[in-house]
Amino acid sequence: MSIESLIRRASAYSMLEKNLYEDRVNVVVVGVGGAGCNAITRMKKLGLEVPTIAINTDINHLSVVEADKKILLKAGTRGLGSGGQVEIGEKSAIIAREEIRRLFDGIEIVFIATGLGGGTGTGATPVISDIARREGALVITILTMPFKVERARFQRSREGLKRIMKHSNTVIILENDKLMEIVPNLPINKAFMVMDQLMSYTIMSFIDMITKPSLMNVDLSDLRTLMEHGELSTILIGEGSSTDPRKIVVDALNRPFVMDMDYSTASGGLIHITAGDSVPLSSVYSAVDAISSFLKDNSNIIVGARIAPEFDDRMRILVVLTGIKIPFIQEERLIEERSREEIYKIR
Ligand SMILES: Nc1nc2c(ncn2[C@@H]2O[C@H](COP(=O)(O)OP(=O)(O)OP(=O)(O)O)[C@@H](O)[C@H]2O)c(=O)[nH]1
Ligand SMILES: [Mg+2]
Repeated sequence: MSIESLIRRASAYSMLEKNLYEDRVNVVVVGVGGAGCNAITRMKKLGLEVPTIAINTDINHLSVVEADKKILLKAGTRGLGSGGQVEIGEKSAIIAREEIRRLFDGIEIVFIATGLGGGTGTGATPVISDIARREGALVITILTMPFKVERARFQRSREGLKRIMKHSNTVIILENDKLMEIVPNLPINKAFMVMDQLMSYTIMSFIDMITKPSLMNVDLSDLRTLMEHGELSTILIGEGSSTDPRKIVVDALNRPFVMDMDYSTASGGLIHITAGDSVPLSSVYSAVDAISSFLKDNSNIIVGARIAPEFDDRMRILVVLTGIKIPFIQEERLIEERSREEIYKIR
C-alpha cells in the first residue's frame, strides 16, 4: 500500500468524521450597524451557507442588505440611524433585548461582524454579545477600528472595544489605519471593501473548519477552548506558491492588521491552511512550523487544513492570534489601574 493511498484514506476518514458533527453545530453570523451589515451581505454573495442576521438602526441601509433575518432597532431611532450616538445605539438594543434573545435560542457559536466608530455598531454590539453569551453561545466578534483621523470616532471606538471585550469570548480586531499602509492608493470605499472581505474571509474560514470536510480537522472542543478565552485577537493572512511556505508566512507576519504588533505576546494561535491538491504535506508542515516558531513555547496552537482543488500548487494561510497585547489597550488598562490606586489612597 502506498503512502498516498494511506493519506487518501485518512482524508476520507476525516471527511466521515466531519459529517458526523456537521449537523450538530448551530452557528449564526450577525452583522451590526452599517459596516457589519455590509460585511454579511458580502459573505452571502461569496456563498456563506449558515444563517445570517442583519441588525441596524437604519431602515434604508437594512433594505439593501442581504441576510436571512433583519432586525430594525427602532426604539429611539425611528429607523433613521443613531446619528453617531453610542448611547442611542446601546439603548435601542436594550429595548429590543427580547427579540434579540430569541435569535440565539439553541445557537452554539455566534459570530458578530461590526465596524466601530458609529453609534450602532459601537453601542449595540456589547449588548448583543452579552445576550448571546447569556444564552450559552460562544461569541466571537470581529471588528474594525476607525481611522485615527476620525478623531471623535476613534475615541468612541476605544470605549466600545473595551465593553465588547467584556462581553465576547474573543474579539478579533482589524485597524483601518493598517489599510493605509497596505492599499494606500485605493479610494476609501474600495479600501472598506478590502476590510469587509477580510472579515468575511475570516468568519467563513472558521465556518469551513467546523462544517466542511477537511484534510486536517480542527477538533471542535479544542477550538472552543482556544476561543473561549481568546480575549483580544487578530489575524494574519498570506498566500503564495507552496514551494516556499516560509515566504508566505514571513509576508503575512510583515503585514499585520493592527499597529505596533508584537507577536511574541500572543497566547495562542489557530492556523488554517487551504491548499491545492498538488501541495505536498511537507509544505503544510513547514508553514505550521514557521508560524509556531514566532509564538511563545507554551502557546496553545490548533491546526486545520483543507484541500481546495482550484488552488493548484498554491496555498493560503490564515492565522488567528489570540490573547494579543496592543499598546493603546495596555496603556488604558494601566491608567485604569493607577486611577483605582489613587481612589484607594484618597479613601
Ligand atoms: N469595513 C467597513 N467599514 C466601514 C464601512 N463604512 C464605514 N466603515 C467604518 O465603520 C465605522 C462605523 O461606521 P458605520 O458602520 O456606518 O456606523 P454604524 O454602526 O452604522 O453607526 P451609525 O450610522 O452612527 O448609527 C466608520 O467609522 C468607518 O471607519 C464599510 O462599508 N466597510
Ligand atoms: Mg449606520
